[in-house]
Amino acid sequence: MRSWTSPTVPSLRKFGLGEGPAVQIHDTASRAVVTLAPEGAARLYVCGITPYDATHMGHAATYLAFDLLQRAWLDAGHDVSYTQNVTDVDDPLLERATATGVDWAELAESQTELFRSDMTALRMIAPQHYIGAVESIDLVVDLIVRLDAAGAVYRVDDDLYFDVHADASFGAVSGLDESGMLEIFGQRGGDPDRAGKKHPLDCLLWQAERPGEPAWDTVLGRGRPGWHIECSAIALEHLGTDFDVQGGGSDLVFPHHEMSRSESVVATGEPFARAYAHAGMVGFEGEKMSKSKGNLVLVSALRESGHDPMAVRLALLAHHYRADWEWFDAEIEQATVRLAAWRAAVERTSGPSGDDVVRDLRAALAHDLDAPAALQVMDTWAATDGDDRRAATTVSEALDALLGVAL
Ligand code: 5CA
Ligand code: ZN
Repeated sequence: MRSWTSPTVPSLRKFGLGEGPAVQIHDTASRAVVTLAPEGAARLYVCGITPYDATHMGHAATYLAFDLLQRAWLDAGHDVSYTQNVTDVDDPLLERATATGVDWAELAESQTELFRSDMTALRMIAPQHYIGAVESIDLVVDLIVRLDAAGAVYRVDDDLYFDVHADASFGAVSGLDESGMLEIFGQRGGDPDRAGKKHPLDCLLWQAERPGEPAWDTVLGRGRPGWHIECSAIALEHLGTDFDVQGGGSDLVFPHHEMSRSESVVATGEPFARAYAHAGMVGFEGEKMSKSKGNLVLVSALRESGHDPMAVRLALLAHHYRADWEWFDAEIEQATVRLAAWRAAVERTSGPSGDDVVRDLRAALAHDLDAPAALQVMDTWAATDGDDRRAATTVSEALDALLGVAL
């Protein structure tokens, strides 16, 4: 499907400022901060929205984390190949469409369009491949056929299931034991209690047509894809095996990223992602942000009430991407004050060394995307006097290139 328009990312190297250091990120699978070593273009897959309640600040925080990763890679001299999906057919979307009396495809299209406009306003680098589940049904079917050939598929009624024990390394992403997995599988879209399954953790690959639900005619019968196989299929098609990073929010560690990985590994015999990176969960004043609780803080609502998108971006940057945090209305006020202070600071005829700011911003970003440390660097620069007459220009370029904030 159509992506959105990427912001221009300035090249600090062309600006005579050299390149940033190798990028390090926390890998959930190895439970450690690892140094990424992309060969050729760095390949990134980030799990996209299910388009029915876009774009809340939790979504935005997750996509910002992977926007920073790309900026760090670009600054370190890598090209980036970025794929993001849209889960434009799945249970929660269909349930919302039914509950509100809206056609599911129209709901998906309108929410995806809102997401595109929010991502553009927040200056998020656009994926080269922005891919919907519906347009990928052939890819999904092909992958299920490969899994079947590997002996990892079985039927329950007319639905198809993945036998998780076909993957000897099942559990590699989450590190959870079976009881830990069982505890959350049912809460996150799984069906541990379905009769006829070989194992409670086996996950749905293909769901036969249900009355009143959309379905497609395929060699697997009439139906629609399960969730996890969608991301396996889209990632393999657009990035290949053994790509650099799969990302998403920490709610996706299990079962989603675990299952996507296992399905891919069993079908291809090759590694899936080299690292699995996860952003923390954003809540609202003590609760999980969700439409059913009526406590969604939407990027579009903040924009409509007149907040500068760069202040919204700064509010997100104030939290480390791995932290769980709560949104309070004061966040946007603080970010607005900070943005104004930085804008005033680049109007000065001189300031402290711009090259030092570039060095320190790079170090903060390359070390597990430490945006709060980067904001501290900027705050100190803005609040201190100095005699570097080129500092304002250097700092503005670096801020734009590395943190995506245009002053
Ligand atoms: N379509 C699937 C992924 S294939 C999905 O999880 N969609 S979503 O709309 O629910 O979430 C989109 C992205 O935002 C995912 O990466 C998810 O992990 C992340 N996300 C969802 N809620 C939050 C939250 N409250 N805080 C931080 N990130 C969140
Ligand atoms: Zn996904």
